[in-house]
Amino acid sequence: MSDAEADAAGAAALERVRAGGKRALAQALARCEARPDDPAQAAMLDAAWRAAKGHAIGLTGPPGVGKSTLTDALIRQFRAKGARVAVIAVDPSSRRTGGALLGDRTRLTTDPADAGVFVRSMAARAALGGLATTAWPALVLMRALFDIVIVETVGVGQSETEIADVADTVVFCAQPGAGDALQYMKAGIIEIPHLAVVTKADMGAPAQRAAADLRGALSLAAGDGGAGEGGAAIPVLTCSAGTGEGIEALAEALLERMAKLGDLNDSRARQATIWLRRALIEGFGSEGFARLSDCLDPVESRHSPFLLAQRVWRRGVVALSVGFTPQ
Ligand SMILES: Nc1nc2c(ncn2[C@@H]2O[C@H](COP(=O)(O)OP(=O)(O)OP(=O)(O)O)[C@@H](O)[C@H]2O)c(=O)[nH]1
Ligand SMILES: [Mg+2]
Repeated sequence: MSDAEADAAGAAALERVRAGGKRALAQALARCEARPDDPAQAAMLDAAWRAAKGHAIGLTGPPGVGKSTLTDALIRQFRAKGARVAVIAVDPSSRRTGGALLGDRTRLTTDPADAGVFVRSMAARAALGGLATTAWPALVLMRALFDIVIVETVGVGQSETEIADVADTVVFCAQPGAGDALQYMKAGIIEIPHLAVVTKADMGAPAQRAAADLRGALSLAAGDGGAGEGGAAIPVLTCSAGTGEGIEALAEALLERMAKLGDLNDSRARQATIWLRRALIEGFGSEGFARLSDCLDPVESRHSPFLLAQRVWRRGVVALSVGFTPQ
């Protein structure tokens, strides 16, 4: 198949997913996970990659801070404003019990009949490269079909920094009395978010204290007065998904940022490069990646990162079979 034929087949496959609604999307995601080496899936993902329209919001923070409850509340806000919303709930495999489904842990109360909301749970499989390699292809497909994709990920640790590699906006959630999170932030373990939120504001004074601590920690971590992008202080909001207070303001702040960010082509290209690199290192080690990296044509990586990944992957496998030792 020529490149042009692959592009056309990919675009047609994407249109079928679009027309088929949530059921078709769930099936397409399952196929991509099951057959990462299938060129037809890669062509479809490349078409989705080129059709990117949605904004990806990463919601991160320690276990139990209220990320899922907040996601549920945000979905309502965004839906009320007419945006179509998809969610990737990343469930750390270590916390899965006997393969139990995420089910009630997602805490999402959305109407299953609403075609404008789609939720996908995913195991992080940290040992296999973590969030970026597993969630990014799904995110690429979802953002071609939805206006907003929320990625909920637990963690202080690897997924914490990886979220910055897949999301356009990173929101760090902390709860009242969350001393640990603040310590991590001061120590620079937590990546500087674009926005920080203290959840469970219905707890009153402790929430306000946590917000003040968070402002302090962010300014220490940033080392230059809490400066985020463009030198502005990183906003710290408080909200309660329980009472609804502050949720609309958070949604507004996020929408405002999306409007301001404008063209995301460069940061998306960066996401693709990082994903390719991670996937290849996962398969062939860093030595192997170094040997394969000259196959990573930047033009192709901007046009069809998924087909390129398969091509380079096959070269790595062939090299392995003839005695090339990537590590
Ligand atoms: N008081 C209060 N409790 C809340 C609020 N939001 C969530 N909770 C509670 O906090 C607990 C954890 O909420 P989740 O939304 O599951 O938190 P999470 O961060 O998604 O948790 P993990 O995904 O397990 O890391 C639950 O018992 C919620 O009922 C809130 O606004 N106020
Ligand atoms: Mg959760």
